[in-house]
Amino acid sequence: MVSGSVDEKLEPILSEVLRRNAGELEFHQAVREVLESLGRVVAKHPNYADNALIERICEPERQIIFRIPWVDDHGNVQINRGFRVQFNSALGPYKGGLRFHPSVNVGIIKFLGFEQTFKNALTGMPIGGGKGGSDFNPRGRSDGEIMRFCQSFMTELHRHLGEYTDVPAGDIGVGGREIGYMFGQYKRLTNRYEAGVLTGKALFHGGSRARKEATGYGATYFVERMLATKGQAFEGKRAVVSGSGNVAIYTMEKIIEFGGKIVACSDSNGYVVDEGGIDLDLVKEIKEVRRQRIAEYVRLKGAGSRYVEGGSIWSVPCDVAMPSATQNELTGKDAKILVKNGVVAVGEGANMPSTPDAVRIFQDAGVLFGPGKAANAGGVATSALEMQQNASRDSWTFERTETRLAEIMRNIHDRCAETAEEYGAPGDYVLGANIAGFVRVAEAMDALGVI
Ligand code: NDP
Ligand code: 2IT
Repeated sequence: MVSGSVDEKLEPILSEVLRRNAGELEFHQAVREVLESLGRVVAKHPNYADNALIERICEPERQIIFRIPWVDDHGNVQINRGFRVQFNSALGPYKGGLRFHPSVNVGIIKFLGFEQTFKNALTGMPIGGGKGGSDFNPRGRSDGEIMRFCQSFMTELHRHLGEYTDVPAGDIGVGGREIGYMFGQYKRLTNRYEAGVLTGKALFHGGSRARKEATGYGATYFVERMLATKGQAFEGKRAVVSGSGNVAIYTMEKIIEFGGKIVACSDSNGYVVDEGGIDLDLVKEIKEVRRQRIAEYVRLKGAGSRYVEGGSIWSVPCDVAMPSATQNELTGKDAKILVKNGVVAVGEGANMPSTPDAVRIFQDAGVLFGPGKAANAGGVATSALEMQQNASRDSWTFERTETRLAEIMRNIHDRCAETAEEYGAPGDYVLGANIAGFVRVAEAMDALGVI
């Protein structure tokens, strides 16, 4: 079997996924990557291919698509499309974020739900996999429009949710404000203060301390652990983090705490470079408070920083790269430049941000590569800690929650590393994550019978 290809026993499964889900390119990409890793599993344990187990894992348990009508500030009726893909509930209630972005379609949500299933399994917590969202574009919308949209979205979605059924959270375009509006509508429609139905809530609604920080902090802990396997650390390293949203901001915060220097970050319009080290308070002010474009950074900071419209942030030389914006944002061409510039480690804060050829280039060059489903699992793991606090009507300190998060990330790292080693590919975190995640889901499914 050649690395980077699907074993001939699994090829018919991939062909069927491509046929059944025509045109859903991101979903094809995510399934292909996992199936590439599974050849080694079925070679060693053929029973995992029994009872169409792998075919069942590739087919979502349920897919919901619905209309979201709402009224904008000018009195016009707008229509968006809503999605929830309830992918796999073998390990617990469906769990995964909601994405509001104009690029959202069923294929994107399906790829995210598929990835989420393995990611959630890797956390070791009792959560299944799901994902949802809408093609709604929040950019430039007033607070009132966001609220009315969230209420209309939840008016349909609420009947499919529940703390034992399906528990959404945030993703691109969905943060604390949106979760608050959705929780308010859920509570009103059901007449239940069911805190465990959504995570990423405000503290006073039963939210968890450190949830906002968790994905970025967790990804940084993961990379710290990868670096340690080579006797290295963040101290004194140059890092580039793409995006400037929730994941990017708290990745930058932890890297700075670990003694690294952030030299560039971005949004979908362009990137900023600040050789003196990105001023994170300023990024937070621009993005979290003012909700403006990252170009504002240079206007407010002035001397020493520069803004590049368009272009690729990956042309900025760095030791550590943390793609934290969106899928397929780091291409083979970008990977070659990063390798040429001496990158040591790449940790995916976003879901599937590196294209398959980029991943291959990093791995062939011996760059430490942490795939999203392992490296960014700290967010959903802390969501599971939020569910745990809600179930026990408790509220933990920041320190206790972060200590748990760090421990979970260490375990995920070590599990991926050990699994890669066990299957004859030491240092291959992609293979390790796919196999370790798959085995946990497969065993849980198998024990439930054919469902
Ligand atoms: P946010 O909405 O907070 O931030 C997203 C950032 O990425 C923004 O800077 C945005 O720029 C940029 N971005 C989004 N879409 C594109 C695009 N098509 N092209 C270029 N840039 C883009 O989202 P999050 O930080 O929550 O999510 C970022 C990534 O992390 C996603 O892949 C998400 O799935 C993943 N993730 C999130 C978790 C969480 O807990 N929130 C957990 C695990 C993974 P702009 O403002 O210009 O659109
Ligand atoms: O991709 C992800 O893991 C998330 N958006 C977080 C999901 C969650 O339920 O916290």
